[in-house]
Amino acid sequence: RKLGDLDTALLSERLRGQRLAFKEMGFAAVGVPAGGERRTIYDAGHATRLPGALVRGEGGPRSKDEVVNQAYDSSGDTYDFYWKTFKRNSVDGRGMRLDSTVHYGTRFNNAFWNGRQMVYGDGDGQLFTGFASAIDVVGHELTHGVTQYTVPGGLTYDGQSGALNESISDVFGTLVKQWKLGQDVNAASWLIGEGIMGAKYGKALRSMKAPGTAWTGDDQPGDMGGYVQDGDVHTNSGIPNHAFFLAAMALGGHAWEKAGPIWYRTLPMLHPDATFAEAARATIDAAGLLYGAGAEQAAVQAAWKGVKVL
Ligand code: ASN
Ligand code: ZN
Repeated sequence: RKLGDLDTALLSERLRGQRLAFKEMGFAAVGVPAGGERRTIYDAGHATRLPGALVRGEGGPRSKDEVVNQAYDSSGDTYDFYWKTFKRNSVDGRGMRLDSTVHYGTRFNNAFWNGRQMVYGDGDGQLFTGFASAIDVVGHELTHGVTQYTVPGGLTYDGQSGALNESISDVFGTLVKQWKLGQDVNAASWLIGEGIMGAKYGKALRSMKAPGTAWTGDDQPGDMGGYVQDGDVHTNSGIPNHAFFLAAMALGGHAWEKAGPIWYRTLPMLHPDATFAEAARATIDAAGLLYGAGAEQAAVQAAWKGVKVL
């Protein structure tokens, strides 16, 4: 179907039974929704069977294991961010329980969303020193769930749609962090995963400000001139990541207050095989819906031109 078709997007939201109050977006939420967040943390004990042993439930006492507390605290911050910024009640918009498993596998160098829950490895101590300690990584993984429930049909994890899927997780992952730290666009580092890499490899996993410069193996392009044909979804995501960075810098202030809502409003307008150019046009449409045909929309268009998608 044609992208940017508001009626179709709203219809598909309704068909999905979601009660996301998009009209209310941009207004701060008052209070906490009935039920609120419901977190459960499991310990895989270095095995790979999920979810593992329950080690902390919602409201339960802190664990002696700091990794358990990190997963608990940062998934709570991510819940709060989505609720207070977008009035979104959890990953599915309907109060879904947030399950996390820590100590997954042995020296496992990754974290992931498996379609139902978050999973965190401890890293091998060389390349990575853990994943749950980085709030933007936690926000990234949970946002894969948000994308799954908000883009009609999801975003296929391959090619440009896959790179968009990755970028959306980085966008809202860094917004969770910037929101938690109260940083404006100039104070933010725009790095993803600061502090989880072994120092000799670099400072972070990815840079939205300067894609390709975060660590020794960083192969991200920052514009279409560097697009990697058949590249990994985590490689070409540098392009839409940098577009968001450029839009946020142009809009200024807190990135979650203007640039964030535009990108969030775009999600229900995408489709499983969305291309970069389609996503660009959808963000421009979303900016128009939220702010009219003005400086915001022009800034979003300029950002995509800046990365040579338009
Ligand atoms: N940490 C990675 C991610 O969330 C795992 C993966 O490759 N899907 O993108
Ligand atoms: Zn991801």
